[in-house]
This record gives sequence, structure tokens and C-alpha cells, in this order.
Amino acid sequence: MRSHIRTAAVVLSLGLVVAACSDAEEAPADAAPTSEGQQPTAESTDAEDHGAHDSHGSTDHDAAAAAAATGPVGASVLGTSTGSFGPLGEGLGSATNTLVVEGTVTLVKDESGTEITTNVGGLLSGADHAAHLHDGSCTEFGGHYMHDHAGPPEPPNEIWLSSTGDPVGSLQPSQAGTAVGAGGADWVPRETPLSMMIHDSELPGLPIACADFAAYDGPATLVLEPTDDGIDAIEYSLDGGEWTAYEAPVEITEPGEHTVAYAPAGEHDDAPEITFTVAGAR
Ligand SMILES: [Cu+2]
Repeated sequence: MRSHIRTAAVVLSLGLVVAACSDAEEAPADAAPTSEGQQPTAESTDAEDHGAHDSHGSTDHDAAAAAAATGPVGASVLGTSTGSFGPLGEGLGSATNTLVVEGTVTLVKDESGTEITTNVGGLLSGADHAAHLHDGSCTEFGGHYMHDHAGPPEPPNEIWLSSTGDPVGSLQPSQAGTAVGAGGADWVPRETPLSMMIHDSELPGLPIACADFAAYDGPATLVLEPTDDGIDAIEYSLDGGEWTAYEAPVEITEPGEHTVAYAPAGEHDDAPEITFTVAGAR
């Protein structure tokens, strides 16, 4: 009985790495442990070969997310967000990890693109720890964030943290187990929950720590731009307020959660929305 339970746990863990490190079509629901043991599948086997994060088999993508990214108006939020690493939630990530990873990671988005830097401790000296920008919060446990859903599953279509300046490198801790790392891109991620995951150095490379980019340090800057020719005016509504002509980037400093609806001028029905949070006391 005891070994039966252990087998189920291993199979479940292998299932999770598929969700954690394959393309974004893995819905969070798929990643959640079920009460029934999961059966081994071809995907689970594939996960074992896959811990080095240099190959990700699936090329399917999330049609809903792709559609959201291709409306007539594009919306992005520029600003700085800092997250703190902590352990994965119960039942997520590596069940055998004993490392206690601590540190911060800072995401900076500006007109030139995205830059992510980290300074962490508690890693395994002499080991390579892969670290990737992931879709969804730490509890949503999504796949890698991909700029182009149909593009290759590696930088420059993804953002990984590297201690060497090699964009497809990994975190390489000192003897003391500390590491600095950086990664970036010339694009800005879609406005959606994001997290940074650090993976176990041992196969199958399950996540051992995660940091949420939960809020902008403030101010956050809203940028709207047409993605179709023939749109010469854009309007937006901040937090349910009046529709306003968009003329230049809008700085939002007030702490709290904000929702922005945006659309070509006059086309307010079914306008897409983005939601984000500015940190600080009200
Ligand atoms: Cu990852």
C-alpha cells in the first residue's frame, strides 16, 4: 500500500511538470492534483526527458489568449513590479525539494521592452537552476509565458533568468548558494498574472520556488495603440469612469486594483478590459 501511494505521487509529479513547463494550453485545472491517482501517460514519460527545459514538445496554443492579443487595439502596462520567492503551494512543484529559496525578483517594463533581475539565496551550490517567466500566478501554476503562442518555446520568445548573460542560460549559484540572474526581451508581456519560477536542478526539474508579480510599485503607465490600420482614435474607460480620448500614455498612481476598458472611438460594446494592481496604501 505504501509503495502504491508513492508511485501515485511520482506519477502526479511528472504530470505537474508537463503543466508547469509546457505551452500555455495547459489549463490550471489540469495542473491541480485530483483525488484519484493519475495514470501514466505518454506525456508523463516525456516529462522525464524534459527537465533541462531545452525542449518543449507541444505547439498547440491557447486560442482565447491569442484572440485577446489580436483585437484592433493593443493595451499594455509599463512599470516596475517586485516579487519575493517562496515555496510552491501544497501539492505543487517538487515534493522532494528541501531547499529554502529566498530573495526577490524585479520586473521592469518600459518603451524598450522587459528586463527581469533577481538576487536569490538558498540554491544548490554548483548546480544549474532553470528559472522562467511563467503564465499565471504561483497558485495558478501555468506554463511558460510565450510572447508568440505559435513561436519557439525559448528566448527570445520567452524570458529565462541567467547568471551568465546567455539568454538561454540558468541561475548558477555561488558556493554559498546565492545567485544573481537577469533576462529580458524587446517585447512587453500581455497584461495578465505572471510569476517567476525557479526549478530543481535535478530531473525532471520541477519548480522549487515561485514569486508573483502581483502589483506595480507605482506609478503604472497605460499604453494603448492601434493594431489595425484605419483606427485613428482610441478611447478608454478607467475603473468604470467616462470614456475618454486616449492621446498619450496615462500614468496611474492610485493604489489598488484598476480595470481599463479600451476600444476604437465609439465602439464601446464588448470592449476588452485589462486589470492590474498598483501597490501602496490607499
Ligand atoms: Cu519553468
